[in-house]
Amino acid sequence: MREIFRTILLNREAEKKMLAVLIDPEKCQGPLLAATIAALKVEAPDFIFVGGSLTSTSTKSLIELFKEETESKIILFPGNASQFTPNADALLFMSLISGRNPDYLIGQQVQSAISVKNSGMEVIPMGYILIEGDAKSSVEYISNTQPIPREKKGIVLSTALAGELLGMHIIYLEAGSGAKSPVSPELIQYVSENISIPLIVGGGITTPADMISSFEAGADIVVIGNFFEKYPYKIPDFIEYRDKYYEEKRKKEEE
Ligand code: 1GP
Repeated sequence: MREIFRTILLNREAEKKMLAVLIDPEKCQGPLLAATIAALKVEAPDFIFVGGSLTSTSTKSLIELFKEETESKIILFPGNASQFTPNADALLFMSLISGRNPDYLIGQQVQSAISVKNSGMEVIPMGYILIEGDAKSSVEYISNTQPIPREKKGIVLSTALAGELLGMHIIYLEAGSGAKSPVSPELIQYVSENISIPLIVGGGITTPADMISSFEAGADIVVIGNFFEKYPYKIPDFIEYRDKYYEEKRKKEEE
């Protein structure tokens, strides 16, 4: 029942960092879908997150396809209650805790709770924290919430801790899809050192160096969406960088 969250905890304990490729069903169609599947077959990331701010098409058949074609675990990362479909491996049941819009704090969750429960799917309660970027993000606009200014480290940490104390199992620091600059390593470090649950970081990560510095700062899972929509064939490269990072770290520790 809790297979995915258990894997996350075991990897975290072993300091095995994880990569999630974010698939936006509105965009991942036709040639992009074919190229993405081809890349995922070369090297499978730990997770495929499926979701988007504006997704209106059913994700059911897309999830089926990824399940057939890849080794990765498929996790729903829904923008709202209507995106729930029962065939993924797990659901990030999230609350936008950086915002003060009751609909995204609890309303969407109430709308989907009975279907989620009846599906028997693994549910991972998650505190979702939007950090201010250089431009207004889709999440900010659609959710009608204010992100936390990036220099307000105390507010970010306090929000993450509130999530943990409320029983959430994971915290997600989100710079917004397509952000010009990702969440800073300083902020990641500050939060990761002071919470005791796994940390996901995403938004604006476009290079292996960004990914590695997020890992180094304490992110357990890095999520990349936009960049792989442009360059799906780069997915295996990033996985290799992640593996190399782990191997080098392990060797250093053995020395
Ligand atoms: C968005 O954090 C994810 O929710 C990924 O962001 O699309 O910028 O990689 P990008």
